[in-house]
Amino acid sequence: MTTTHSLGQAARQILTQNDKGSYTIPTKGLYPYQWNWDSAIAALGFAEFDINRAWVELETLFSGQWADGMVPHILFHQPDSGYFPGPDVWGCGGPIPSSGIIQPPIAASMARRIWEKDTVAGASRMVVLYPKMLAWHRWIMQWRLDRGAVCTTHPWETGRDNAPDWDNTMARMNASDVGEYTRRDTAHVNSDDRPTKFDYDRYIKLVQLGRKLNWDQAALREQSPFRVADPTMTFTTLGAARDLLAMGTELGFDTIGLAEDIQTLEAGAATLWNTDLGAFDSRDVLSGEWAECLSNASYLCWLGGIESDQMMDRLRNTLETVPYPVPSNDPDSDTFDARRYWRGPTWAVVNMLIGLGLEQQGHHAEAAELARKTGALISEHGFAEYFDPLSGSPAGGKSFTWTAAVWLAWAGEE
Ligand code: 2M8
Repeated sequence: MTTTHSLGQAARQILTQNDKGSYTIPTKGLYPYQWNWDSAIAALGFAEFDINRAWVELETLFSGQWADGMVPHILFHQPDSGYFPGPDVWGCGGPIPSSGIIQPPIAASMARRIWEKDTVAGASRMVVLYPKMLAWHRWIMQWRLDRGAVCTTHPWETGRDNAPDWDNTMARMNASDVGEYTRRDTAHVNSDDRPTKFDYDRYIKLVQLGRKLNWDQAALREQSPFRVADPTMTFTTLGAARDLLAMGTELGFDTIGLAEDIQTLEAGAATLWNTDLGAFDSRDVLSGEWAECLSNASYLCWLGGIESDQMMDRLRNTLETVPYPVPSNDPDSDTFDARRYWRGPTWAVVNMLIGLGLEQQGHHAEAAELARKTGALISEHGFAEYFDPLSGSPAGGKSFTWTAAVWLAWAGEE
């Protein structure tokens, strides 16, 4: 039998194997670069056994920050032909070759947790990191708000690539002129577990549009057919704003505007409540339509410091009825697919973010239950990228950094 102790060793080994010195790749082959929110999670994992390395991870991420404050979703530190689309397709400037979009801004929230482990050492690292994190927060507030909710401009920004949240918006897009390209993901893993060609054509079409507009946010706001206010971006931005305010106040840094931003984002979070669905939902800004999707991101409300009795009832029900919760899509929905990436599978990483939010809000019993179930899933089925929520079977990449980090920082605790 595998013990908690040996799983801890295996998890540390995965982080070490995926460590490129100053940044960590999500997994070998499939994802050979530094991803934004994966890196923030990796930092939390490293903090369990090497706190200096945890800070280095975040420092490397922010070394790719653009002059306007944006922090890219991928930093292409070294060329690698195993991933598409690479830096030549994105055509971005910036200090390090990168993508032109963001990912959920959880870095500040992970930094707060790392800082709390050692506030003396953390203070000296945050002197440099805090203004960068604040600049990224301000960039989001400047460019991405709709009625106070935070919008995504590409499915990849939310990290929930092929979630059904985007189906209606994507169906309205014409990608017939996207041209020929060769996917690399399906060379690494089973194509039934990955997004479809229909979706991929639109992902690439949006990259082509961003490149044509030189990643100018004002032009993109005018011209892009994809602008969706979403729970992932809104709740993580809200949580990050609260964490920046807490750290900034404690450390005597600039907190100007953060309290007002929190109020704005709280009002924005309220605009994501879909009364008919009875859950936080995504909202297409251009058409005004709801996505009608209960996703695992709907449960990130607590990470954003937002309470909801209805979401709590749903969570308790999910914990009781789904064998390996929390599924990324409602198992009762027509769009549910137990294996296809963000259309049903359970992601340990999102479970941890939900759980950290529950703990922060004082819902200790539910947080502990979710951590226990996530820990059991990982110990039975390994450090996979994601899992079938009905059978628990592993899918996607193996020896995955964020699943290992989740074990170390949260799910593997006794
Ligand atoms: C997945 O996204 C990338 C694009 O960013 C891909 O499929 O190529 C998502 O699961 C995302 O959330 C994650 O950050 C990334 C790396 O693990 O992979």
